[in-house]
Amino acid sequence: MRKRSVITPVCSGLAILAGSFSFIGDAQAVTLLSENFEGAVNVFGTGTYNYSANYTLPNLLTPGGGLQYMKGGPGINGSVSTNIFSSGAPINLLTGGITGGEIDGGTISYNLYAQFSSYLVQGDYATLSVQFLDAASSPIGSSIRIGGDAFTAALPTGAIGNYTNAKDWGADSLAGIVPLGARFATVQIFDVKTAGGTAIDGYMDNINFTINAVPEPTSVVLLALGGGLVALARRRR
Ligand SMILES: [Ca+2]
Ligand SMILES: [Ca+2]
Repeated sequence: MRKRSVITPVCSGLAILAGSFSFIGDAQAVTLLSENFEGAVNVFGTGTYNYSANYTLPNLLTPGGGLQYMKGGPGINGSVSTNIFSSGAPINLLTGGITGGEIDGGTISYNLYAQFSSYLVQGDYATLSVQFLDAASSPIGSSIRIGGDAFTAALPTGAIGNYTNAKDWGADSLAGIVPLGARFATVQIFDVKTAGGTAIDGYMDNINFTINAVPEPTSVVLLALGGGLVALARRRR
């Protein structure tokens, strides 16, 4: 049964406040890219490892890791090397009701999230990168990045299976305002191995890239004022 929240005024002042409440209630994230690496293929075209191989500690984060996570594939034995994976064609930001006017007004925020790990303490690491593009597909500013060398190196280790120093999983995220003029974004994974070993072992799981409308400051002010002016009761039906 569908649940619906009903706001009941018990005092005057609702006429002013109704708009603020509905605006905040309508603010909803639009998912541009979501990848949990559970399928036989994924949008980045990477290979995967099974958690059951115990190359890492269990992924106890939320959302959970499921059965698989991404790996970087083969690198060059004895030297530092990088594999780059792209989610493909630039993602159109004008989706889910988001307009160019809203972006250019600075009222659309982004949130980039992913979970990271690595193989033991080899020093391999993955970075998730988003580059915003204008209508002509030219880059706007620098890419935004999460994960990476320092973040992965700081993840704790523990014992599992045959390993005493398996890496734990950690979530990294970044939020900000979508740059004015942005119309597209490209999403890439940079996976780097250090000189040791052959496989590139920066691991990632549960990538999530969303944009959503930023509540207008006036609405927040009205909401705060409303708390002192009226009492509201909610009931479900
Ligand atoms: Ca997964
Ligand atoms: Ca490696």
